[in-house]
Amino acid sequence: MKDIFKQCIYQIYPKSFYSSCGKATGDIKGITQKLDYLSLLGVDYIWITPIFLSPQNDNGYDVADYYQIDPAYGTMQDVDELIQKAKEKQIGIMFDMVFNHTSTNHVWFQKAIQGDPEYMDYYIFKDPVDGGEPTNWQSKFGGSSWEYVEHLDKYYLHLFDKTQADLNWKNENVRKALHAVLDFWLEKGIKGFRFDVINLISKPDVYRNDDFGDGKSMYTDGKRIHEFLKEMHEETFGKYEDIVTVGEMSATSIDYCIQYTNPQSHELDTVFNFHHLKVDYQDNQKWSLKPYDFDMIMQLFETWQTRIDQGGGVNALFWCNHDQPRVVSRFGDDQIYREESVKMLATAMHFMKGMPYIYQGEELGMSNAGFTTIEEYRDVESINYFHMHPELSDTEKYKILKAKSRDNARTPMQWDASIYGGFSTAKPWIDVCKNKNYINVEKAIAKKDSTFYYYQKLIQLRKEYDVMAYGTYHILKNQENMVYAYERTYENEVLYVVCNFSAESRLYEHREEYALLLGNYNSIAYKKGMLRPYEALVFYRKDDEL
Ligand code: TEU
Repeated sequence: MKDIFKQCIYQIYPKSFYSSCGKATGDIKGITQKLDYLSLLGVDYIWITPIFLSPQNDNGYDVADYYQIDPAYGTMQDVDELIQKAKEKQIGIMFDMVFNHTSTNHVWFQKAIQGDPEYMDYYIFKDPVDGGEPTNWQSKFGGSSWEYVEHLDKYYLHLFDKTQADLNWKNENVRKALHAVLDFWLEKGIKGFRFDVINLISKPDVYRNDDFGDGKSMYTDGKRIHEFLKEMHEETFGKYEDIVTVGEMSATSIDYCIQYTNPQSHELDTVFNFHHLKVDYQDNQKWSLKPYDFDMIMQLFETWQTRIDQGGGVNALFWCNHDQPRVVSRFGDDQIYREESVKMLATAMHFMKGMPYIYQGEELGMSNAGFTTIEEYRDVESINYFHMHPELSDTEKYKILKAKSRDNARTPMQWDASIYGGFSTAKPWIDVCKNKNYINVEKAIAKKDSTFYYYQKLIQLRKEYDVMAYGTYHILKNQENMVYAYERTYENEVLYVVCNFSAESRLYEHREEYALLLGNYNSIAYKKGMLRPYEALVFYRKDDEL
């Protein structure tokens, strides 16, 4: 049964998780074989990024058939087995539904491009304007968002790669077809869905140039978005009680997220927003280098924690996913204080209110990839960036890619110290990170105080302590710089969390009447009133008078 605030989701990027049969890419059987590991960690759901039939231009986010499993990942039988075996371990499988667009290989698009008017209306085809593109909108992967089809003398819209054509959600047949896809997987026993860029599905009535030059304001959280989500809820997963949903929301706002996730709205359970992961963007641009803004991230945590809760919505709690650099390299220290900072960052995130997500390898403290040449990169967005900016030197671009590329999260899961990190017996599709010799599952399981067991503890505490799950969040300001402190209160319980985001000692206000619940410096006693580098302390109090 779902209990949003008490449960934890683990994200798997199957291509990089585990190959059961000695191939370059991971597979479904590989996930099934590692269920014991996930069960030991204690997660309740596994979200698997898309494994449907796909040309893999965007690693599966370009779906060619929602009813077929890509042979690179295995078969339908493998999926059935995974669902069954996971269920035996009380783990639900969540699928990743890419409904904003399909691959241009999808049969709908293939019919559309042949000029079949019925299927052209599944997508967004527009006439040229003044002999050129219909609007000035930019693709999120660089360049124009319009692709010209000569024999039709029309353009089609693609907010992502040109092989990812945007669907026309105004067409009722499109919506019905997508609902049928969900029904199919629900009947198979899928227990949840992650909806890819779902707040981009409601496009405007009139297509015109956008003043900001990228088009985002024209389709983000569009006018019929709530209607479409409610309809999908009512027609499909809303008929079940135990399905967990999360919507990936691009550049959204708090007010929208409250409505998306308030149970009364009957839309989604949780949403990913990315504001806290843009605090190291210069002028809102991903491809830039800037030390992260600590005050800004604290401010964002405070605002989202408080307002979403007041509005009856639910936050998704996450630092990492397959599109983001590794958190330890980004906000922690992947060298000297690696273990301390991994645990501190996990503490700061998991004690907040919402539903936590762990991305594969995060529990080991896996770091950024450390690639130095373009040949090592695989991601379409990174490769486009490299080639589309001749004005920058290669050295500059390499520095930026090293910090920002999505491939930082996509290196193979590090299972042991063997040549390919235990991911496969064959050379993986993307290189294994060089630190696999000391950062790997085998080592983490063998070490009593590893980051793995720390994450395990966080998952358990959430189940044990109602205050960690349901408590009201309250930030404690006026701390020393780089100290994040907050309280959670629920009935007669209080949690007091202090986290040092810096590599130097910092003061915090010690509270005598509280007991220490958790600390990241393991057995070494903490100093009252003083936090060591990247130290995190969680204190607890239960009081009849509270
Ligand atoms: O990502 C949505 C998205 O907006 C991304 O462009 C994200 O902001 C970007 O990767 C940051 O650099 C989703 C998926 O998570 C991503 O993997 C897909 O490529 C994308 O949708 C298209 O389906």
